[in-house]
Parts: sequence; structure tokens; C-alpha cells
Amino acid sequence: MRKGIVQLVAIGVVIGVLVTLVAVLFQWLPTSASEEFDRIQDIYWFATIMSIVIFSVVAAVVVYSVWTWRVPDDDDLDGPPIHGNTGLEIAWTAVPAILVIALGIVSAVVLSQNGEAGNRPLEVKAIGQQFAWKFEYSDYGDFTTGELVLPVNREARFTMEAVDVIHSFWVPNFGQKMDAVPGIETSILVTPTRTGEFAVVCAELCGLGHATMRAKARVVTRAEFDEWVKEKRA
Ligand SMILES: [Cu+2]
Repeated sequence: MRKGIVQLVAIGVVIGVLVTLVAVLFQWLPTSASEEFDRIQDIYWFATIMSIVIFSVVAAVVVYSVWTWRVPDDDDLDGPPIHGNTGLEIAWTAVPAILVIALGIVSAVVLSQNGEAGNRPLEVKAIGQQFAWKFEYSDYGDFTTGELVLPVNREARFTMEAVDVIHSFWVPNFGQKMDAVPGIETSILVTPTRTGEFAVVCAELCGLGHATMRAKARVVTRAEFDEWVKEKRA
């Protein structure tokens, strides 16, 4: 019995280490460039750790059982009749229920944090049209550009407008995505945390040119942003 438990735990640890390496050694998500995506990635890690633990326990029990209780090829007998194990059944119902509820609570908290606009965010209108994005800066006299430029560390609110069909505004590194629907006003908040260039993608199949519906997002320092605005307005 003691030897069995030691073997079971050893198998579980080996599987856990392997799966952890798979989770850590590969980059599964785009690099985060926004506060909102940082929070979303925290949830991913919360769910990943939970999954690693449960997978390791289940896989260890399966591997151990198959190895320990396998029968010889010529054994045609029925197995022993089993009536189940009430304690075990309560545990494997209660534990996942608690974990799913925990995940739900954490997600709801992040969703509300990511949807809460702080003090005067930069207002940007994202206009989707087959097959290009346009950006309108209503705070600075409504000029329009094909390139999205944002100051770092300042919250921006994107309000979507769709001219023809449904599009979806998505910058993978910002982690936020929102449909632009004709006749409906939708919005999302993004607080860029690092300067650099990122891709703006349309994430809703919107016609033949959908794949080419891309734009550039450039996150710059506050001074560079003011300079750029001045140039645009001139
Ligand atoms: Cu589109």
C-alpha cells in the first residue's frame, strides 16, 4: 500500500513536470502590451495551473492502474463487482465545482476591471469598412488616420463604427477584441504599457478582402504623441 502511494505520487510528479514544461517553454499567447491583457493573462495562468494539477492526478491514476492491475492475455474472467466509492464521487464532483466557480469569480472581477473607464480616457473612434480601418480622434478636432497612434500608459476608449458589414477590432497584443456592428455602438478600453508597433486586425470574416483588413498600431511616448497630433492637425 505504502509502496503503491509512493509510485502513484512519483508518476504524478513526472507528468506534472512534463506538462509544466510544455506550458512554460512555449509562448502560447502574444506578448502583452496592455494593462487589460496583463489581467487576462493572469487568468490564463490561474486556469493553466489548475489544469496541470488535475491532469497530473488523473493521468497518474490511469497510468498506475493500467500498470498495476493489468491481467495476463489469457485471463477471460470478469473483473470483481464494484459498487463505487461515495467519498471519491463526492470529491470529484465538489472539487471541479469549486474550481469552476473560482474561475468564474476571477473572470468576472477582471472583466469588470477591464470595462471600467478611469479619468477621461483618450477617445478614439475605430471605423471599419470593407476592407480598411480608419481612426478618428474626437478629442483633437476629429482628424482621421489610417494608422493608429496611442500614447503609452494612457487609457484609450475605442468606440466602434461599422460602415457596411460587421467587423471586429482586434490588436492581439492588447488582448481586447470588439465587434463593430452597423447601427450599434460598442466600445472597449485599452491602456498600452509598452511602446512599439503592433498589428490591428479585423477578426470577423467581412468579405473577400477580409484577410487584408489590417492596420498598424503604434504606441509612442506622450511627447511623441503630442508632436504627431500637432502634425496631423496642421
Ligand atoms: Cu473586416
